[in-house]
Amino acid sequence: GGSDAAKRNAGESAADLVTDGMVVGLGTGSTAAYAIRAIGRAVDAGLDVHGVPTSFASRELAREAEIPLVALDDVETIDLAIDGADQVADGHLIKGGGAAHAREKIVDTAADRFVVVADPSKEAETLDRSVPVEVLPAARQTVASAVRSAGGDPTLRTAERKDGPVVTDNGNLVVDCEFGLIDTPAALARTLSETPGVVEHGLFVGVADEVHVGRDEGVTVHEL
Ligand code: DER
Repeated sequence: GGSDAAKRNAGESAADLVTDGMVVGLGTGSTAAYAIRAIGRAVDAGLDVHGVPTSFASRELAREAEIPLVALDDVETIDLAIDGADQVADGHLIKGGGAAHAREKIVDTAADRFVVVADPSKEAETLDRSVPVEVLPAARQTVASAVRSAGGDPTLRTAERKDGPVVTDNGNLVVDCEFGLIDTPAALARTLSETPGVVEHGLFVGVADEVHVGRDEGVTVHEL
């Protein structure tokens, strides 16, 4: 992954977009964490915002940062969402490294403006990382075989410090699917979405509005 300085610069650059009265989607991962901490400092200085967390982890971080929180099903609109990505290519994303992509996609897509925060290691010409797919536990074999039929290589995501698989905030499993170069992300996204048992996949096609790529010195903002 990228340097802490690059992640911090990206996160703080996106946090600067937050203004009084906003409802802000709070993304998951180490880069979005810098945005959350920066928003927390702004709240401490008097900024009036409400955060909508995208995971258990981002909710805990937002609580530590003392950002007032509101539940996703209690808001009508989300003005701005700030979230990380595992890979960015041609404005499309692969997300789900933190297994939070189901709720992230709801929040990021619902937001009037979705800003991605990343470091240069996330940028690519073409998406080619494995695609995380959240599946109903009972469907992991049927989904795996559908993924193989679509030319992918599925691997059940096992936990680091727990015997057995990663279990998501929603109680589901994650299958990481290697497809190699993904030349037509929209088509693959449709195939995965139409597969019974798939709760959500990590392809965010045409969702992001802006990407803030932090470097050790400075940030580059890409309007999409
Ligand atoms: O899980 C996710 O979707 C995260 O946003 C992930 O894609 C980025 O995490 P990072 O900022 O720690 O690399």
